[in-house]
Amino acid sequence: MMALLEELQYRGLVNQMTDEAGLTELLTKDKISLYCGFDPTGDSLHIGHLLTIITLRRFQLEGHKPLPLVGGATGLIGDPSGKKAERTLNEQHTVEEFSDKIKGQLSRFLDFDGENGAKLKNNYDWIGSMSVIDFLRDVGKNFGLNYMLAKDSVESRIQAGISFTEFSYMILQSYDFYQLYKEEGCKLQIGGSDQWGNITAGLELIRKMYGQEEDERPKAFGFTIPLVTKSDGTKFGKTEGGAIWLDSEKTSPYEFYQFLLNTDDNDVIKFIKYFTFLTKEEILTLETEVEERPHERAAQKRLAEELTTFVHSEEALKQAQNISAALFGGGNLKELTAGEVMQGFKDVPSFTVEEEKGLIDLLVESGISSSKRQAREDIKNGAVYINGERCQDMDKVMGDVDKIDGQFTIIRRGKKKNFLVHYKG
Ligand code: 383
Repeated sequence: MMALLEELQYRGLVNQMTDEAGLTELLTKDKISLYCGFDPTGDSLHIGHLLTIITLRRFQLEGHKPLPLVGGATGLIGDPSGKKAERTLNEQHTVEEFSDKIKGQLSRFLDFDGENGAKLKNNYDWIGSMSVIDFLRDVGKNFGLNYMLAKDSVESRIQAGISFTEFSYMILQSYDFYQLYKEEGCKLQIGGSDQWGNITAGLELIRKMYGQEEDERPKAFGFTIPLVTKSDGTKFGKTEGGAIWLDSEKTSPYEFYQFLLNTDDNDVIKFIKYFTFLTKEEILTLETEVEERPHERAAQKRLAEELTTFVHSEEALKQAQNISAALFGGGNLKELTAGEVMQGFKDVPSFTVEEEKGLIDLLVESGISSSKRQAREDIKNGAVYINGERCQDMDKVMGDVDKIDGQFTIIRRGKKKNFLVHYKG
């Protein structure tokens, strides 16, 4: 079996680390605790957070103990790393709400039982009650102004402006690393490449708090993974509809599945290595598939399957596949469940009607056709589809046979315009 760092290297997941030889030795000799922080800046994590979560999981599968940390305190301050402008502060109660949601999400992706069960941390527990005197005397004293100014996160903002609040952020994150090192024996912090400055600042703080001697105490390390980039230069994880969230209420499993299914051939193997737990052999096979039979999109399908299952569930994957088949794969819309219809047609105009309505009235009242005359025209021209089947019957009255799962009818006009009819009661 491949050693963990070798495996991460193979997957392209190594951006930078402090002391590669030392970390390699530590990881082969010992099972360690490692941490990664997530600031509650929104009510859900998004796909941009997923790679660090999956990396934590890879460490866990090798017997190491992940300490996912929610930044209940740092979320009140705002990390300037990778940000071009100052953030607006969220209210404390909002940050608390976000913290709870993010905690709930993190707990779905890691194993919390057993010897190396994950342990959730919240830095509000040690920063929230710290006095300003303690902060400045005990922690701040260890940070030289030149050192702080030279950090990318600060340096890049001197021109555009940066508040003392965001400037101080690195001290808080550093203090977390020190705290977890002291209390949990945590020897490694991981993060995206944007976190390198904050992670190394933490190592610096640990060194200063404990004095210079490194062989007297266990050594700590930092490790970053790359930013996910796409070959076409556009930003990963963004669509016209916005970010790809991990919350199924914000991005349905179907949308999540479709997003991954649409991965470019030039990116798909890279993403499979990053995001899935497939073996080297399986990945090689998929690589051949992409080269020889790109139109079959075997790699995209596998990526979408693996990740939809990891983030949502097998059940959610099945639904996403049913919806996709009904919409694009020549499948039958009438076999969908009401839940699947709601997911698949989430962004389609919908309206509620009484039962037994005539098709022409329905088309007019819902605004699908602009007038009764237009409605008749549309039907005659064969432009009207009920649940995917063309309907040219002028006297058509909607009935039970037209209801999907007893609740919905999907009406299409022309090639693309879908409408969702929902029946009252
Ligand atoms: C807070 C306190 C710590 C350690 C880390 C933090 C959070 C960190 C941060 N991270 C990003 C975030 O929260 O801002 N200062 O949105 C993102 N991470 C991870 C990864 C990433 C980073 O949560 O690169 C993408 O997901 O590190 O941007 O003691």
